[in-house]
Amino acid sequence: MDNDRLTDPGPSGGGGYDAALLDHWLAGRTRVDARSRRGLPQGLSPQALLPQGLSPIVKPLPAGRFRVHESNAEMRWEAMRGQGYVVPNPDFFVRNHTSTPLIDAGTWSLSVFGTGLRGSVPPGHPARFSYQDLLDLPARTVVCAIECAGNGRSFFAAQQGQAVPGTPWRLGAIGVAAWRGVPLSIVLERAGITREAVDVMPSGLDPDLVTAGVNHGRVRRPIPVAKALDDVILAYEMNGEPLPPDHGFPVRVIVPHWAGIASIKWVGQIEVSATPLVSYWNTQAYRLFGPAYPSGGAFITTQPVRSAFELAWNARLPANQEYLLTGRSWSGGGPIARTEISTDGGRRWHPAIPRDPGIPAAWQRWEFRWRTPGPGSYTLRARATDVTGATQPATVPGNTFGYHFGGIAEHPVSTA
Ligand SMILES: Nc1nc2c(c(=O)[nH]1)N[C@H]1C(S)=C(S)[C@@H](COP(=O)(O)O)O[C@H]1N2
Ligand SMILES: [Mo]
Repeated sequence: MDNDRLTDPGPSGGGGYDAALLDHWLAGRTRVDARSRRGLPQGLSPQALLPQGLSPIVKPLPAGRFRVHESNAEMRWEAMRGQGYVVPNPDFFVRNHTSTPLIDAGTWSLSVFGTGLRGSVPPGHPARFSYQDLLDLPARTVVCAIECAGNGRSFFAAQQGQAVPGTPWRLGAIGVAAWRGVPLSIVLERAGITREAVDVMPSGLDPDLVTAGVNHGRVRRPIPVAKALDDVILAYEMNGEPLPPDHGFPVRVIVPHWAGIASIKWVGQIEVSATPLVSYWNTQAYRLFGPAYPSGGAFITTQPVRSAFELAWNARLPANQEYLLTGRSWSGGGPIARTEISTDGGRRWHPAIPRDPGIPAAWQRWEFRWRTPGPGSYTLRARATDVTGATQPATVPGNTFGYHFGGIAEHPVSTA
């Protein structure tokens, strides 16, 4: 395997991140090390928790790199062409239910409470961890995707004639980063988790979500204890920098393989419960409801297989020339085994050439040399299959809120 390209420096990350990723892949596992960090990262906001007055998103959202949907911003895939493995922090998509809070890490603390802790810790007397406490605990770096369950939602309407409510994402509600933080299992053990614990529910410090006059409270969603103790981390770094405000500063949860809603940003509390927990985000939103699903709906966990071209929507390409199509494929189910490309409406499929090994919980870059036809309009298709055999069908069963569009996206281009 030619790994040279893995060390391409990205514009904001520098070569170090991709070099570290290579290490990580070669080691074939995540490493826990006891390196502790001294002092707070630079650039801390001196403000206490302040809801943003103007934009729900703090960072700049240049029109050439993002499509903004209300409080959310999707990455334009053409921005990833020529980039390294990870998405540079400034280009990472943002999904906010309300708005980005500005939090002072110096006064922030994480409270852990609930009936699943020794002595059944009441909410008023939680186990507390300061930012520095977390920096001093053993750290792990995980390279993984965060992807919204609703990524690709617009294709339900565009390709299947199914109108669904919600943010009309194309495929840009995904990003991959190197997340560094403390394994959640370490924090839960220190807080005194017992064998009786069944659910672990982090909640965010962003404003309460109010929809149609109903206050759903803090953004929060239970994680079953087995997953919480497996590979979840409490991250304080993204691609080697302190988490940017929009991505959860000072600390966010990272739940590899699962829908983005599990990865709670700006975490302030974690409830550990001996009985199952409920919130709007596991009972109403982020469930699959529809004829293909159980009558009570299905709790969304792992993400489907998807693929995207690093190409503008309606890109204009030179006619009758060789053009190197590039893109990425990913799956919550495991590493990608292969990606195929069709440039003729899905009749013939050709293997794309992988540029990375199959990576669990992240994506695989690929390329395909296309001899473009004469002037006209064309539709490109990419179809990936993961190591479990899960693939992308031409159509997928609908669901009420348009989650998990895992079908083949039809990407329009023209040549001139
Ligand atoms: N506190 C909090 N955490 C949150 C959210 C939110 O609105 N508030 N949005 C969730 C959703 S739906 C997604 S897809 C991811 C998006 O992470 P990002 O904005 O860093 O890309 O964050 C999740 N964590
Ligand atoms: Mo999401």
